[in-house]
Amino acid sequence: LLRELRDLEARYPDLATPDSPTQRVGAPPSEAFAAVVHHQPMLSLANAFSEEELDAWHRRLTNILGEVPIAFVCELKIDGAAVSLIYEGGRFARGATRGDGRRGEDVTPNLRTVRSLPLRLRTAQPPPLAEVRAEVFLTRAVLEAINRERAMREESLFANPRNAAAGSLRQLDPQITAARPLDLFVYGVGAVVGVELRTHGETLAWLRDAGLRTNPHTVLCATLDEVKAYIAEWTARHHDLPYETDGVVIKVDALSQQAELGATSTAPRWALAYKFPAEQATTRVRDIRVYMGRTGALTPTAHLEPVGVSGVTVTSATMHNEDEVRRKDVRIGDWVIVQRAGEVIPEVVRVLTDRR
Ligand code: 0OX
Repeated sequence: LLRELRDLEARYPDLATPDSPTQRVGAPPSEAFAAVVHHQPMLSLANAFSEEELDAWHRRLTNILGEVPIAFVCELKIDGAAVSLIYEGGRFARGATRGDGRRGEDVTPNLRTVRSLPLRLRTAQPPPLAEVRAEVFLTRAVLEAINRERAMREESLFANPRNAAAGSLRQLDPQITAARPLDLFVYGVGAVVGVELRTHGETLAWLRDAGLRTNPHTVLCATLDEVKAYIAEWTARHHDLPYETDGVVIKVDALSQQAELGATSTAPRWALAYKFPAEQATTRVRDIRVYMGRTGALTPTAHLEPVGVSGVTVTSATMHNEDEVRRKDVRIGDWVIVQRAGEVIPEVVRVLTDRR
């Protein structure tokens, strides 16, 4: 629906209002944390869900850049929370959540608990300023352990890795964050002073040499066909990774071409997130229980006969709210189709009423 709205507003700009959901990049910073103004805004990513959309993106690039060779860097899209890490003179000075893209929340004490985050860069000549962009995440095993514990205490479960990572980062008590072994991969930079970089590949190599953790599955692709082969490979393989990924991020490699392409108000034109398709499975509802979250929200949850969906054994699925249960008419004993689209807790898509 958001994509449809964005298309409509592009065609009829008069209809776009300042309070349109398309104008929102993320959540505004909370008052519990000090605000950090990002040196360079943290933009979001345009999505593609099919090869046609990938081809259309490539045509737009060629339209702007002309018939020149375009090399790409393909990365896995880690499903976590985006952060900005500020290094001043090579020392970790501050770290912030993305917030609304312009201003984030200062979560420095919580980020210091991330063991793979170097507090000093390993460079002979540390730059005066380096704004490093990273994705903070929890491994599948840690996430499952946290959710098992929360279920035991009858607390609401983290529905997806992003909520779990963001929730852990925004803890007011860093002790709680420290008990959740967060990890991170760096994937880019914002403002950097005193380093000469010409390509995204060089940027990643510089970050890696400085001691920051980059993802080992990143590759340079000389053509769009190589990009498609990478997508095909990881669509099949991503379930075997110890952490959740929800797609592939494709980036134009040359920084000069990135500059020429520029950005829309929300996302750079030189990057695209190709989303992995949601996976479905059929199983049976053993029970329906209602869980209460911290805010009092009630979530009806179907307890299922265990079934494998995209690399995890699923034993429960959310039905979001009471209206959804009524609309889908889910009953104990029903055969249902469940779907995972990057979430830990899948959702009930529909009931196979003819098997009732
Ligand atoms: C990720 C990820 C996210 C950010 C804005 C322009 C490029 N979740 O793994 N974002 C980006 O880069 C975007 N890269 C990634 N690998």
